[in-house]
Amino acid sequence: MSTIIDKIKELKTQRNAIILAHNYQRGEIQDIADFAGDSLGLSQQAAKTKADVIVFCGVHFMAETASILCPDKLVLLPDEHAGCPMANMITLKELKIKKKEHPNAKVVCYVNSTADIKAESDICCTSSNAMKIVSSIPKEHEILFIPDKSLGGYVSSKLNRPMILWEGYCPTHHRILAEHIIKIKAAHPEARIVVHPECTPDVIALANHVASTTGIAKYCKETDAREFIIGTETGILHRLRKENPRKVFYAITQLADCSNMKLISLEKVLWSLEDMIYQVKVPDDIAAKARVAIQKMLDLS
Ligand code: CIZ
Ligand code: SF4
Repeated sequence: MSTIIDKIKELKTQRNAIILAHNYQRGEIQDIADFAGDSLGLSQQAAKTKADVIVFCGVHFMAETASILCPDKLVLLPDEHAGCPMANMITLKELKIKKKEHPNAKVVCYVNSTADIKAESDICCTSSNAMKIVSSIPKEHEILFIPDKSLGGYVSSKLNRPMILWEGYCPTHHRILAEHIIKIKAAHPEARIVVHPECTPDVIALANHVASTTGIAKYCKETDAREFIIGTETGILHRLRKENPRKVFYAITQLADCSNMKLISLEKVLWSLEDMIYQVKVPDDIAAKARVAIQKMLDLS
């Protein structure tokens, strides 16, 4: 009897598809993926592949980024409701008003944003390269950093560069509290505390290391410590444990679970390949403008 995984593999070959999975996906989804990684790394894989179809296991803005970088491929998101609350905390209308208030400002846009917001921005950044991107903007310009006030605030304080911050945030990362860290650190005093810059400043202040998911994976692999306390979406623990079987990882809190990321299941990946759903296609005019902001980032990083 063939299993659901066999069926997915079979259809993947028939459709000439690849499966990309974000580091925050369920473990079983990461395990069947051709590549697991962060949103930008996955979109770059999408742009490189010879496959005709990309099944993007992540949230909507990530599938959009893949569509922007490879307009000729068919990009599928296995659950059309997998969105990102932070990306939805800014609208085009609001952004245009803010830009009018600050005509000299350059807009730096975190990739966790919709395609039309990227299209209205000067340059994109990810949590891996935000420091470099912000540093590249000449001092005579103000910077409007959207939509994540936590990542923006972190970069601003590290670089000592004032920025106008949008009031957006990731509800998942904001459920990680300093008091959770103090408690878990007391139980595991030797463990390193590693957190994502989408966390609040008081959480970041307690960390030994602050990084993107790619940066967290690299740090945990390369650092001699044996125990790590991880402050980001809990899906990353699957990858960390798989890559470092001799090390021990603790989630700061199980509350850091992104329900949107977890909407994707093996069944939905199968249905996605069976019915070629749900197609994500950014309209050409918006994609062209958004691509400029993404390309500027890629050229710098
Ligand atoms: O850029 C990404 O994929 C996100 C959302 C987080 C990270 O740090 O990788
Ligand atoms: Fe959005 Fe946060 Fe979920 Fe990432 S973890 S998709 S930023 S809500």
